[in-house]
Amino acid sequence: MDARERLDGMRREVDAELGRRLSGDGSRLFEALRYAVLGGGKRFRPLLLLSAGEGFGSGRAPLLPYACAVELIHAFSLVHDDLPALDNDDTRRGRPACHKAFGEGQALLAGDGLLALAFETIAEAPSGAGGAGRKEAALREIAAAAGVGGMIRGQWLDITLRPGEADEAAFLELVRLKTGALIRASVTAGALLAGASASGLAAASEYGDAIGLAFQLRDDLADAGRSGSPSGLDALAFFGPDGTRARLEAEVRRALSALDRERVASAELRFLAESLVREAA
Ligand code: GRG
Repeated sequence: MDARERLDGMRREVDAELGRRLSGDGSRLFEALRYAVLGGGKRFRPLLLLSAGEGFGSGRAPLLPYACAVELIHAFSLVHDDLPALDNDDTRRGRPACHKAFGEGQALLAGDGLLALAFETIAEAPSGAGGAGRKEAALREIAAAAGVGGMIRGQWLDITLRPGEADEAAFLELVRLKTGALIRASVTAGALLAGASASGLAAASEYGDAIGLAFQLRDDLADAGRSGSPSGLDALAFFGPDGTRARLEAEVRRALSALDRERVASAELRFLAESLVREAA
């Protein structure tokens, strides 16, 4: 089996576990939660968490609740981001956005519910190998990335900064927070749960940081001409199309050399990083 097939298998396991978590009580509320989470999506963050955890020696089962949690947090951010008060998008994943299908108030609450459910899912996860210390470290990593020092802060910057106010450094900081923080934390949480060494964790963090940035650069290239950001700030405005592509390739090289430095033999982590360049081609 090659990396792509193993990743497909992981995706199926994540989807099955998310489906179980969201099977609910037949209410309209759970219908909205399922709509937001299960209707499409690449599962990039859960795949990173599982690949990093396995790459650092963990089995899959103990990682699955955390993989679901990062996807639930991601789904929350998409539901809220699509609301008229933020990015005001009518469609998501090729279908009406959650607020278009269920109403604005309902989508607001569905997003809140997904965020809380993510942390409930982690709270209910068994401590597993390495005891409560690893669980606590992974929880701290994910909470920090989702919260006021991570994604929320990034989104705050995105709706408050005006294009003329941000230089390249401010733009990169925004991306690191808004998009990068949860991606990086997905990698480091997997490594922490597997009991990676300090140097392993540093390599995981550098890999995660680099692909977090690369992910947004690829997204900006794909969206060229129509800003997906409330501030109107995007990579093309700073680097141009060729410069954005060159920076994307450099970040993917940085991610791969972090793995090589630490001899992390994960074909899946390599494949996920390289896919960002392939998809931008
Ligand atoms: C906390 C409201 C709130 C927002 C946080 C993540 C985010 C900021 C906003 C979502 C909108 C957006 C365009 C963010 C940039 C990151 C990005 C490209 C998200 C889309 O992620 P994919 O491509 O989506 O992984 P799928 O559908 O594959 O899960």
